[in-house]
Amino acid sequence: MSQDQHIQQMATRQIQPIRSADGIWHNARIAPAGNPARIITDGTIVVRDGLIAWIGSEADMPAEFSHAELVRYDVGNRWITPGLIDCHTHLVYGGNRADEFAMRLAGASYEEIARSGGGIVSTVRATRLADEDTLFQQSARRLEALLAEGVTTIEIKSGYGLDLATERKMLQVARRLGRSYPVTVYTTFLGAHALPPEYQGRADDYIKLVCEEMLPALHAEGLIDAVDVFCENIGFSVAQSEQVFIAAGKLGLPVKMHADQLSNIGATQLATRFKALSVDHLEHLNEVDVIAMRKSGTVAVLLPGAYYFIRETKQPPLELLRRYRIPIAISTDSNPGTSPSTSLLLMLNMSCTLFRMTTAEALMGVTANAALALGKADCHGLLEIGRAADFVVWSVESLAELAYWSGLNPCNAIVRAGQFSFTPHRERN
Ligand code: DI6
Ligand code: FE
Repeated sequence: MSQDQHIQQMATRQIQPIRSADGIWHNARIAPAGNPARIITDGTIVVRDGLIAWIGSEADMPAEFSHAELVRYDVGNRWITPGLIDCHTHLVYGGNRADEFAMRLAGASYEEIARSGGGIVSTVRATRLADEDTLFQQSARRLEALLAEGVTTIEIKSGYGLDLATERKMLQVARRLGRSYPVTVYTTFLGAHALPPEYQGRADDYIKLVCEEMLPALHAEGLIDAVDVFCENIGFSVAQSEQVFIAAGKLGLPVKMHADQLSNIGATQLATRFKALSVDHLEHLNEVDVIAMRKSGTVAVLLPGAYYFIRETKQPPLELLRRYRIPIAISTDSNPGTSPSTSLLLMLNMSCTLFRMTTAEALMGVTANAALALGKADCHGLLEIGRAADFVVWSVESLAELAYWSGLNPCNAIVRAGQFSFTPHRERN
């Protein structure tokens, strides 16, 4: 059996036993930075001890590798990109909100449902009730769907607990997912996501709890990589959000923000003053905001799944983002209320069809720019010598196909940290 057949045989939708992908991956077309304008034809990646030992055109490969006793994987002229990065998710939560979807289809708006005690708070109830194992199982099947499409790095937010114990439970489940699956998980504390029912009418008191108790405690337990706030009419004010960012700053944690999704109350202005890694959603972003983003080096994260699912009509200002050369990332926003989606490839498609991004911009949005949005461009989103071998082999003729199909998964093989990863059924493509 040739090695090529071997790759294709990595069949079943289940976790593969850990198996090293060390060897020479040759006969590939490679987009090392996820940028279709910078490609390597006749490409070769040498994986050794889990790292990229060499990458380039086969003809240039140093003799030490060609003479070495290394397994050879013939990629069959398929495309290789960096492992995909889903940089904004609320993957861990209890229950679902299909009932609310039906209400919205009958005419209720997302804001009306939220104001009448549904929305985020109904997921908070379900998440508080779920024990850790249940939460893990419910979240794991969503993670599996993402991984099967080539995701090797994911951000997961808390924010459906809104009390110390449940926020802790969510973040612990997120960390456990990272230990149980071939994926790098970065956690974000989103304690300021919504006002819990027991704090009704006392938002400032809740923010004090977030800043003085929840954040320091969960940080001390090593559960937080970054801090996010839902700064919005139906979320927290600019002044309250600022308190959270100050508290994060004291602990040395980077910040990001749910900004300008339903209205513009100055969220991006605040976020850029704190040098936020990213501002996310941005349908109501304006030019002054974009100029501030340029100065602070803040990434724009667009979430077409939420735009689509709540049937938003106001588009994020793509032309402004391009004009000021703001890096644009794309993500699923996977959550039960506004984006119950577990397909990052579908988000590539939607960012093109709904936002008019180019297919090249879309691919950058889930590789290099998504790594920037996480503040992790030094370890993800780029294939280069010395980095962990996180890459995906795609059975496509052109990279544009990654944004073109919806429903077809052209993923042929996934290597994460130099190991064969969760790979979908693959007999034919
Ligand atoms: N914006 C979103 O899109 C999600 N959270 C947020 O702040 C929605 C969360 C939900 O409805 O459950
Ligand atoms: Fe979100």
